[in-house]
Amino acid sequence: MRKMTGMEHAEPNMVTLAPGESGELVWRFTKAGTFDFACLQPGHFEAGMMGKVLVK
Ligand SMILES: [Cu+2]
Repeated sequence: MRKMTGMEHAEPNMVTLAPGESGELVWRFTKAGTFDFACLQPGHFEAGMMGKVLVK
């Protein structure tokens, strides 16, 4: 994704917001497991903007 610097992401599994803006994202999981998520803005992943979703 780093190759897409400056590109707006408009895919249904992600959302891009301006500072102060809010939005909603719905992820439907079909199996149990641990899934990673992260911010794709340049430098944000490296700064720790990531996490895990545990689905039981
Ligand atoms: Cu970010």
